[in-house]
Amino acid sequence: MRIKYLVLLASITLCFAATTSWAQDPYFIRGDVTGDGVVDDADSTMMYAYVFQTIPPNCVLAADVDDDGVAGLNDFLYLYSYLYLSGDEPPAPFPDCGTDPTDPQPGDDCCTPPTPQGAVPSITPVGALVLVLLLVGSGIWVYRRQRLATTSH
Ligand SMILES: [Ca+2]
Ligand SMILES: [Ca+2]
Repeated sequence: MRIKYLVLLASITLCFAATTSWAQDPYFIRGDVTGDGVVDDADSTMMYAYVFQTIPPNCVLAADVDDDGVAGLNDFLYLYSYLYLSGDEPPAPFPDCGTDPTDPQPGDDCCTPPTPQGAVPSITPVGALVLVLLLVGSGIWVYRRQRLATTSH
């Protein structure tokens, strides 16, 4: 009887774990090194401190403003040009919160993406496989229980 509940608890836990994406690319806004959701003067100041004084920004991923894979002086100049000299916008994800579409780097989320209206939770392929296996396993377990019950009478 106890094992049945343990198996049920393990199955539910496995379902939750399997339907969660483990390797989600981090969310950020390119250039928003302060992590406050907008790219403005404060980001320029923080980029300056990062490049010239090696003070780490709040969002390291956002510091690669030109999306070449490294953060440095070019990124500060790119951000400065965008903010004060009508230069090009930073590449995506910009100006909205998102993931890097070209070369995602590992890191922590710096922003929360807006949930599209009407969106339903999605299931990962691993989650779908686990659910199918649980369904088949449950069917087999019920079949065997019924077969045992009918043969014991
Ligand atoms: Ca900012
Ligand atoms: Ca860069």
